[in-house]
Amino acid sequence: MLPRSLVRIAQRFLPAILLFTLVSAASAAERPNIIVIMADDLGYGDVSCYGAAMVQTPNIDKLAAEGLKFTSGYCSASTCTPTRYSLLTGTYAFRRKGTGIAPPSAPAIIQPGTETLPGILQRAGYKTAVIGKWHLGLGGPDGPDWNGELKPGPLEIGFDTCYLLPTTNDRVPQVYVHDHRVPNLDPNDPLWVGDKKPSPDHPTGLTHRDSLKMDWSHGHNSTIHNGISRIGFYTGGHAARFRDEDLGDTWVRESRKFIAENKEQPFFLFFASHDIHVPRMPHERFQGKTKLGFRGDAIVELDWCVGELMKSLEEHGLTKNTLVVFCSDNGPVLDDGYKDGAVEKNGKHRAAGPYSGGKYSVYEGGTRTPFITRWPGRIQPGVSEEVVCTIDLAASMAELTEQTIAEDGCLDSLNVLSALLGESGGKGRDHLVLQDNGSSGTFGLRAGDWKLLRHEKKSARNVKVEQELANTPVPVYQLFNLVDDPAEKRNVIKENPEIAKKFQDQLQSLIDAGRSRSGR
Ligand code: NG6
Ligand code: CA
Repeated sequence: MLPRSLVRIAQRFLPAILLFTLVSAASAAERPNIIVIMADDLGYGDVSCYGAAMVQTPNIDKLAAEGLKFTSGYCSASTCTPTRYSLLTGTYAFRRKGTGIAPPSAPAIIQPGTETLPGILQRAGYKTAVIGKWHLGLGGPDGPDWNGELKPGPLEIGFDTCYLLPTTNDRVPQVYVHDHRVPNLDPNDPLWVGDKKPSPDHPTGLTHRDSLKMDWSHGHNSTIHNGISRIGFYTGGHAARFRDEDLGDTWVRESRKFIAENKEQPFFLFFASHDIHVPRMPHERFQGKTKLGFRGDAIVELDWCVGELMKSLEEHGLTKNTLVVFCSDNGPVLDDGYKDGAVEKNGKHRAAGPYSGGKYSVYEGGTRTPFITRWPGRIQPGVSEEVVCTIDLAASMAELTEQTIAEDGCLDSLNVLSALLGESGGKGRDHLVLQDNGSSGTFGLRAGDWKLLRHEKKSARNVKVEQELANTPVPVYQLFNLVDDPAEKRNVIKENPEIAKKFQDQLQSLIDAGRSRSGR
């Protein structure tokens, strides 16, 4: 691979034919920059290019207009930690215990030595960064040493640098993690994080509810910071604490810096936005921009972040040489624990688009989300119905950069590069297992037009988006034809016993086999 500055000099001074030879010899493996933008809790219907009318997302829409908009793009789970685990490791999270929603002081969930998406790209010569929400644990078996070295973490599994929100912002503590440390931490005011109230007079969302700037609706009633009570307790670290309103600006600032510093070589940026997760507290300049309340305003902030990243690519002349993937970590939820008006102001907005369920659910709304790829000059603009999933980025980016994946790594990541690039005849997956937060029993299996659901519990545990589903008893198995019935309302298992049996067996054998990727 030639440094880009050399290519530019060559373009000016060398005869065309020589240049052609040089460049083609140098780029047998393609090495565009890669930016994966993962939104948090963003539903299929939450952006205007996927049908939202009550909120406008011009920057995301521009990505879709200039790239490929997938109508069957999925994340692998309907909560955050398992989807992120699968994105980075290329392995279904249900195969590993301890991959459910991580608590504030969770130890590192991905162990050093694991084959990962950033590790693969590092081998291919990329500079790699994760900026934004992590939620995959930090530190050894005892959890994070908040005042010391936060290790292992992203830097031990393939990232060269990180600038993180450690978990989710409704969990303590509200501090950043830069590489191995909490920046701006004053040693005289150490940070303590725990799950028990540290002293009887410690103010919480229960004892000081009247003082809150955003009230909680369930959970989220422990330590108060910035007028918002959270999950878990913490004290100290005051100089290091951030304001919720500034998260989006911080991610953009750090990303711009990373892009500028690495413009001369291939880079991989995992931009892990916290928008539109709770507590939804977008910057003041976005507050009130939509009629949907802070949930809609957070979507506008997310869209602004996307626009800023694209501007940064433009400024450095990198647009044509960058593959951008836009996706979400799980489907939508309205009330996820704070009274931010999302339910009351929702009106006719359909956060999951035409699909049922949302976050926490294996109905389509839980995992079928906006999914866009853009690479000007390489990806022809259009719409793709191919099935692709965030878990496939590891194998697909390995293919793009001509890297071999360790035999015992990325066990479920399939090479769908040709579909991601919209090549003619490019095929996505012929099957995909979907899961909720757990690892023991609730699954969806999508294959072609059909979808089998297997429920571990007697109710579908679909929270808040369609409340009635949460309380409706479900049989162990349901079968839907997604073409006739995208909303998964008519269980046709009795009418299709052979298909049902085939799907039940296929699901069980995919689970039992321990892997679904064969070879490279
Ligand atoms: C749940 C939280 C929810 C959210 C979720 C994780 C309660 C009652 N609910 O336990 O608010 O934080 O975990 O979301 O505390 S995720 O997108 O990171 O998976
Ligand atoms: Ca999420």
